[in-house]
Amino acid sequence: MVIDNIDFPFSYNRPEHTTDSLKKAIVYKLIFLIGRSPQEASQRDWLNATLYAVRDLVTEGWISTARQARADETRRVYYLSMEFLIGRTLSNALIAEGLYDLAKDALSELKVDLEEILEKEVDPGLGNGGLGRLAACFMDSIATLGIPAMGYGIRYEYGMFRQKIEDGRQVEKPDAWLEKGAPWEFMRPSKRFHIRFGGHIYFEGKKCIWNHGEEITALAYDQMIPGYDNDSAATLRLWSAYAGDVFNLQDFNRGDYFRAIENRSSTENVSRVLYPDDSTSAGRELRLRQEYFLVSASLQDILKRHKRTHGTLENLADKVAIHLNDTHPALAIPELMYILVDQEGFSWQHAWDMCRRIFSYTCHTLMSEALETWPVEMMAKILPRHLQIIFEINDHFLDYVRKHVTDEHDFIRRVSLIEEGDYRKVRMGWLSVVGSHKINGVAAIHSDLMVTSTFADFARIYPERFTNVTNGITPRRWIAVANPDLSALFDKYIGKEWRRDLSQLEQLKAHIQKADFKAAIPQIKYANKVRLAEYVKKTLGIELDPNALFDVQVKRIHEYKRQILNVLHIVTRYNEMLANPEKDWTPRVFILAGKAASAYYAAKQTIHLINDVANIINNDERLKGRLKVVFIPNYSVSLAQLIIPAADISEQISLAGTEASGTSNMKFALNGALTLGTLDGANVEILENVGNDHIFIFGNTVEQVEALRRQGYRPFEIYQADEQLRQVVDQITSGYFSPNDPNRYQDLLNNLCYHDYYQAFADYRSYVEAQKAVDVKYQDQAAWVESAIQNIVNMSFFSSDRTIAEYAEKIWKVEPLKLGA
Ligand code: 26V
Repeated sequence: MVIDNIDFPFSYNRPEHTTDSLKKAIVYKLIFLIGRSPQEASQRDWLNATLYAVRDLVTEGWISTARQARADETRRVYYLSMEFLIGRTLSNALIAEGLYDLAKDALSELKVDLEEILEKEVDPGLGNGGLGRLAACFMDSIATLGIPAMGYGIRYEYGMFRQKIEDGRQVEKPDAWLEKGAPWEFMRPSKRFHIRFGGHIYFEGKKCIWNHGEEITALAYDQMIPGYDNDSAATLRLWSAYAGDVFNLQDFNRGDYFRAIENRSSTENVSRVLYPDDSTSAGRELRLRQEYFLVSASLQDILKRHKRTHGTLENLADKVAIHLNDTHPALAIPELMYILVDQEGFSWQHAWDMCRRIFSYTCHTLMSEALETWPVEMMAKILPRHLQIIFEINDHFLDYVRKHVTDEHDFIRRVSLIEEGDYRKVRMGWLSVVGSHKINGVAAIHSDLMVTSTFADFARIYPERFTNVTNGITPRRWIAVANPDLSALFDKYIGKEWRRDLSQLEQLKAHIQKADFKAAIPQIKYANKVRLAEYVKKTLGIELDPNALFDVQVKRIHEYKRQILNVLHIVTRYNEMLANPEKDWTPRVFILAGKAASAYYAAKQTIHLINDVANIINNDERLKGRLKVVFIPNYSVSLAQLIIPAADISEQISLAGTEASGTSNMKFALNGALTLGTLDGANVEILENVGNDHIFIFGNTVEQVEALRRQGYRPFEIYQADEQLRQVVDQITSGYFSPNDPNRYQDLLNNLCYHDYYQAFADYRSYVEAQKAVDVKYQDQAAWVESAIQNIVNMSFFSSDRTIAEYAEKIWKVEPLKLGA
């Protein structure tokens, strides 16, 4: 192996492992890296030893990928994201390296069960939900396609809280994921950058000087993201705040050494904990510091690398593309201006032209509450120079608009980067649009709505900047790792290449009418349901019948996602079953999971209600076990891998126009669940791909939702007119499911009756009817299996490999590396 220009004095070839050699490698790690003998090793020790052994194998490809990128002097992409929800690494790495079976055999000879130790691995929760998981799927595709790209994020010491359910209520517990060690990461003691905050600015002539008040250090930790079977790996670099070589300068200068050290822990707060609320932009100072911390460390690193390779910043915009995953890293725009203008002496115009060629931005939401803004006062305190730069960007931008678009006062007020009023705010979405050459939404309908609602004014100014790139998911984790039986079935008919190229699922179409293929699909689903039922039995003590239809809604708890609509239907069904106990009811299991932001009252109430309803229904003998409701605590990537392959119905029931894309909808369909959904987000494209007969669509369209809002929506009238709905609402309000606290849900339900912002009542009837159609279809097992198959074989569009190829071509303008060249 050759590293850079230095020929190693010996040649190192990646071992082609046999069971025996892998066994030795694992035992070697156990003894010499972990310091345990096989006799006294715990399950975790074995897990870590195996992780280290596999890590060695990935490392070589990783180093050579980096070398290739340097040698090619190619244009590179940097994906900036406050969240990466990567999930467990070992099983994914074993599959990428083609070592899963070998590792299983090797460990079994050591009397260790691979599946058991896999379950011991921590699942780092460094993200809230969809946005963070998408970033992880993207890293997987970047590695597999060999795109010259790297991810930058924060190494939070505490990830998303662990959710416990106590007396039906969500309780948050800290997630100290690093406590058990993080064998997959490489600490990079030499990769450290100073991050500055506070202080004040002054001008010397035209030159602005920022005298910062505080300084902390960002320290890099690298994770390898193995590509699938390509001897290559991408890098995810996570920054950790470190106070080791930085003191509070004032204390130190005053000679107060002890105070200076004492303050270290507050300095390190910056990377202490993931902000666990993805529903509102609360404008918290620590969050602003986190965002700047990510941006400043990453940009310093990017520019240092660029200078080392190219010796100049002149060609920066040719060689660097920086992608903003939502507005969270949008400070990268003023930060790059700060570096280029203040530090490197570029003219404003030159620097700004470079910025716009470098940045691109993905918008992930239409919810106005989640659009980030920062109070001008807060930014002035923490980042005075950046605020000043933003003002200047705004001046130039508004000049342009006045000259070339319109000088209409209201338009200027609307598009200004600064929201005026008693509390002036910086609008990060506007800043991201103005500073980027491309802005994309994450599903066709979302991208369309983006340019007619949130960014309508900007679409008028810069129509050519807006585009769509529909989200995708990695087939490695979501089929190969999560559903090994389905993977084996694919392998049997079309070989193994689908893992790299999901369009090969098309080839399955030649086989789907074969009796053994048709028979295998429900068998695999059944086995996955058994697996999930065992987990539920073990952890919650609830018995589930794997023959029942598993109806699943797993995602963050949010009013717009309408878990409440699901509950309304569950209670409706309960009432109908009690009214007609002898009818031939299709047995159903409703499975829900998801976390509520800790300050989000309505979401927490919803969790409580689900558990209260579950408690009454699961204990009602009259139902004879034909109806069950389970709330599975602590939804996470690893739980998703267990739950999704076991689903028959995928609930995607957000109000049309609110869910930007959704990505679990794709995972479910690819695993053979039928979608029950509204015409929202990527559901629309799933419908286009699977066809009307294989999906259950209900509810109002975006246009109907808007019309209803315009007319004045009156949910109370719907309540009055619909007898079943009335019964359900009255039951919940009167405490049927909360006899010890009968008023518990009055607020929640009153809100629905009189406001119902997300129009659950409006879609209730159509949802209940769609649920009946689900029952009817499930009775016809042959038809159901046919639909499940049509879902599976028509999902190739939703591979994140396709998504990343689109970004590379349309937005980043990069080509894959010539791996192995
Ligand atoms: C928003 C905020 C707002 C303020 C501070 C903290 C914070 C953290 C995360 C977020 C993210 C909200 C946006 C989001 O997760 N969007 C989801 O993105 C998915 C991937 O594109 C998409 O499938 C979902 O439909 C969309 O809700």
